[in-house]
Amino acid sequence: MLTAEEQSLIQKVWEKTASHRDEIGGESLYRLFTSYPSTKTYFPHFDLSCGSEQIRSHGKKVVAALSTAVKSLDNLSQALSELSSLHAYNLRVDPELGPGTGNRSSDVEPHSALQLLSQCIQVVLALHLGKEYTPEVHAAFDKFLSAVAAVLSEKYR
Ligand code: ZNH
Repeated sequence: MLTAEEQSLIQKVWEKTASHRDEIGGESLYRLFTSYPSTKTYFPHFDLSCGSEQIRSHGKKVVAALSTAVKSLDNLSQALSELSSLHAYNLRVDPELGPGTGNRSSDVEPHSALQLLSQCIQVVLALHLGKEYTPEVHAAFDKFLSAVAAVLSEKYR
């Protein structure tokens, strides 16, 4: 659970990203695919070159979902319920840890795709926010994105 202070910190910082939020989505995805190439297997139908139209538009969708989440910090599970079903049943994004535990882990990567994307989003936020990405903000976003990842994987079997 996020504390009241963490919640207001996240809301405040998210507000500051308003003007470049869409780029943050695309940049995070490009970073994910480049740093952790096995995650590309989820997007065989995408043009994954830097700045591609598909990365940009998917980035916007991911960021829009995060905006929804920021508005419902008390109730993430409900706010992201549909998205959770989609990821668990249709997309089968693997929440398991460790190589060999899931259907996509042929490359040896010690974290799930969800954790890796969370990590990439944090790096991109830090690049955009600079000094404003304080240790407190970092800690709050880490918790927030872990909570989102937990919801997106809670229906996965
Ligand atoms: Zn995801 C889709 C969000 C993670 C994979 N996604 C999606 C969408 C959204 C999202 C909003 C859209 C939906 C519709 O259309 O309806 N995701 C999200 C978020 C997150 C995520 C928020 C976290 C943070 N995903 C993820 C991961 C992965 C994924 C990690 C792997 C890698 N997704 C995906 C896919 C899809 C999606 C594959 C589909 C795409 C297309 O279009 O095809």
